[in-house]
Amino acid sequence: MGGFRFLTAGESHGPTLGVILEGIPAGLPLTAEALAVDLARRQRGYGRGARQAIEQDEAEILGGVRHGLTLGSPILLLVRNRDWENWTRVMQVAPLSEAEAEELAALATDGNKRATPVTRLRPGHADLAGALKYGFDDVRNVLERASARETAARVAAGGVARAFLRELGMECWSFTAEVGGVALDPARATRSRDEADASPLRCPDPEAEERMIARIDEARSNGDTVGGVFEVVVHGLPIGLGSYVQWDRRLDGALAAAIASINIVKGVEFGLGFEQTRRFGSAVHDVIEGRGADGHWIHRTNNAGGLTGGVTNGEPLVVRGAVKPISTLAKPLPSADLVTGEAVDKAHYERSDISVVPAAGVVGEAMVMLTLVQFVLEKFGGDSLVETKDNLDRYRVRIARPLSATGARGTDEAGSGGDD
Ligand code: EPS
Repeated sequence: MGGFRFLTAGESHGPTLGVILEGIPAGLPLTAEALAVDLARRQRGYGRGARQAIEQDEAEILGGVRHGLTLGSPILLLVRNRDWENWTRVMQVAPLSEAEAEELAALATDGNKRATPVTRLRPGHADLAGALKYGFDDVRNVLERASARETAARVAAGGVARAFLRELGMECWSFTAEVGGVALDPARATRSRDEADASPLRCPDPEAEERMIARIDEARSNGDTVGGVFEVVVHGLPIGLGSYVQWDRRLDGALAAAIASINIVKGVEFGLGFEQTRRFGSAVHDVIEGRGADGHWIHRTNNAGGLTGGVTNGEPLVVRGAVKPISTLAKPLPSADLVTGEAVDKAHYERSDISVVPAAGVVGEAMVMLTLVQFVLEKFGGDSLVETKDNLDRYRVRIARPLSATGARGTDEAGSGGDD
């Protein structure tokens, strides 16, 4: 078995989140400081809730790295939950002793919300389906893992992917494109990438951002929540990642799955996305203009979002995620009780965010980068970073040559005899 893979573990209010990444080549410089950058970006954003004031996410590197360089062995990262200290008994890993169980029951009787089993189902959350599927009578067992807290582990893993892709000249970024129906106007997107990243909603259009903030304030004052759209862009990808030859080798399919797997995402678009369905083909397809002076193929537009036939086409990758409004509402919707099956006036509520679109964009970056690592390694392989780089560099040189110089079968042997 080969290839790249990663898995996360951990509950929202448990002691820690964890992630193992396997397949990252040896020799990649990696530090906890580098991983902290995206973790901090994920925590920010106007509309976040009280939990983010408690957490200050950082990833400890506990395996797979020596003297600042990856070893090619599995990388183990931990992102500890600071809030854990407020939940030690409720989320205790060891079996409860009789005395501890009594202590918890007494807390619940006194009205302590954390200690009280959750049975009032939240519409839009995994509560009902999760509890029935796994046979729980306390929704806490579901929400602890279904919580978007888990995405901190993905972002820690995404930091490793970013370090690797950056070495190969590939850069990923995201921004908030829409909140509560207010969309950015590309013509007014005057902020630089750094300026946008530092802004309250990570939005390049300052005027739209003001109106987005007003929508979040409106939701907050109504005890409501609001969604939106994030856009992830990747520059520096070579032509040829992914393949059209089999369904599960299409990069667009893998990216769509990766983005759709983010807790709050309900839709995925590439490039022009659904807008393509409203236009004639002549107003959609990207005219190929030929090779530039450096041998790169140039398209007049990038409506395809950098992917044709499930394969990168040399243009920037552009993928958007549709973020639904958070399902935990300060003014809860009516619902039903898991145990009695009867209607209740209000679903469960402890505390929550109002909007997480900027954070979801950072998670989107992580999922895109992790998917790209898999496809880069599938195409270029390499047990060490040097080997991957060599393979990629040789390929880049070869596809930048005129086809007549690379040989009809595209072999390196034919290419090396060509005119550089
Ligand atoms: C979440 C509920 C809230 C969010 C959480 C996701 O957590 P809590 O119940 O502790 O207030 O803050 O997101 C995070 C903790 C995070 O780090 O992103 C949910 O139900 O999905």
